[in-house]
Amino acid sequence: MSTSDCLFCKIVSGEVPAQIVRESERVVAFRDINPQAPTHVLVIPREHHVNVAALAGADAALLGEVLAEAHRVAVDEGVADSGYRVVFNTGPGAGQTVFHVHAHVLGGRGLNWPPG
Ligand code: IU
Repeated sequence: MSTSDCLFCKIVSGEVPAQIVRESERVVAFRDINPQAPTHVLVIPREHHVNVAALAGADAALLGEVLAEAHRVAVDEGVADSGYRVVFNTGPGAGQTVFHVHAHVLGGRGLNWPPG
């Protein structure tokens, strides 16, 4: 998929609106449109990479920034102490539907293990 076809690239550029909660030079965090928990925020690099494996291979430092930002989101949302989950669905078989890498930050309710 080219970046011009990518929904999350359009959120980064401002072409598609989103409820942005944090922004840094290389990372954006916004509320998921279909939240699965009281806190459900997506953290993405501005740069297009299809999934976490591609990002890890291309720029491991940027993946680190995404993870650090995910923790800051949890702190801001007040779920860091009660517990939260950071998930990268990777590939259609794992439920990935948008092919621009994103960390789901989920919290604010009990989270079962194993996930479905
Ligand atoms: P997934 O891991 O690729 O399945 O996650 C994609 C997420 O993107 C999913 O939770 C959707 O609700 C979310 N999302 C969104 O926040 N805004 C959108 O316009 C679309 C999907 I399409």
